[in-house]
Amino acid sequence: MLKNDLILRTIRGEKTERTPVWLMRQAGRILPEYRAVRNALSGFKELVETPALAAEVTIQPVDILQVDAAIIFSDILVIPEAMGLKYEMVEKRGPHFPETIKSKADVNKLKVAMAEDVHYTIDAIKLTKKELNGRVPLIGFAGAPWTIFAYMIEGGGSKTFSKARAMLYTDPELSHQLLQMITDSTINYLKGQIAAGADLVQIFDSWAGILSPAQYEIFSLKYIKQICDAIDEVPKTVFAKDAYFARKWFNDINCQTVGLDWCMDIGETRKIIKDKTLQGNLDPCALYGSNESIKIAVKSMIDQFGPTRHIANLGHGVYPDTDPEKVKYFVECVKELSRC
Ligand code: 1CP
Repeated sequence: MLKNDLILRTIRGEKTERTPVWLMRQAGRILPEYRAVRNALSGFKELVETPALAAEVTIQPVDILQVDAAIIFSDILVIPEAMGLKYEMVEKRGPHFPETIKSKADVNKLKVAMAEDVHYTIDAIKLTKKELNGRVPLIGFAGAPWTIFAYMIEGGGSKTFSKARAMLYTDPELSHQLLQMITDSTINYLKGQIAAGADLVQIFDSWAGILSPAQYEIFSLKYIKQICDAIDEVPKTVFAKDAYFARKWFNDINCQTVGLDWCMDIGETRKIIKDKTLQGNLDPCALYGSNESIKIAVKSMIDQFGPTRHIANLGHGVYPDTDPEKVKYFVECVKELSRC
């Protein structure tokens, strides 16, 4: 039994005593308590692959920031690795894939991953659930197939992901073959997370906004739809960054919540997306401002979303150099200003 189920009630469209709040990328990145755990290890991957420590850093923001949900500490890139494409996490630079996907032969070397291939995150979820003891819901997550595809082709982060986008034109058939394998792997993985105790799941399409609307429909939306249709055990949130053009299509996706980035107008989005809960969408840079300016920004967000069907969050992950005190203040402001 969950002691704080505000998020789940908000997702169902119920009237609640206040707006729930959590932050994308709240586990890791900003807390000195996270750094302390992380610095004692060989690197990011050791933390992801050690369930007791992953559980510890998952719970830190619940204790320290007083957020209304935990998100399991892992990364979207565990899926390519489980399919056979190893990644490295380079300190201060981000992910790097020593091998990338260039041809049909490369795709044929991959397999559809099973949840057991990511046993460390599944075990971390079981441990976290036990240690949370119902305090707040636990969010499971995965990357959207297009975003995962982009890293597998590109080999790491990129401003343009031009190799990944080029593949959609040079070999659409191979692109679909790989996207389908990622989709099947993601369904297996998310079902494993849910069986282990995840109370809701979020799909991160971080690179949604670099596709044209026509290509987004064919190469991303189609696969997100398959994932949402395959999962009916828990509520689903879809966050497609910069994909303002896709909002109308999310009405027809079998998900309960849609995440907004800070460039999406709240009132306009409420008109476009009907009968779903919205999550977001304060500019992460608002947290560099003074407490007064944070309060004004939160009030404006709360007023625009209204008292129901809103999960307060940032419009993207919290930036690594954000002062944890400002994050705490953001959480307090949401709680205070939304109380009915
Ligand atoms: O050593 C470190 O601490 C590395 C920093 C770090 C962390 C803390 C990375 C590298 N990943 C993570 C964890 C992570 N990643 C979580 C765990 C929960 C949390 O932090 O709250 C989650 C949900 C993610 C998701 C993720 N990883 C996304 C989607 C969300 C988003 O921000 O758009 C993406 C795109 C990644 C890839 C990734 N992992 C790490 C980095 C630096 C990146 C981005 C690379 C790029 O610039 O393209």
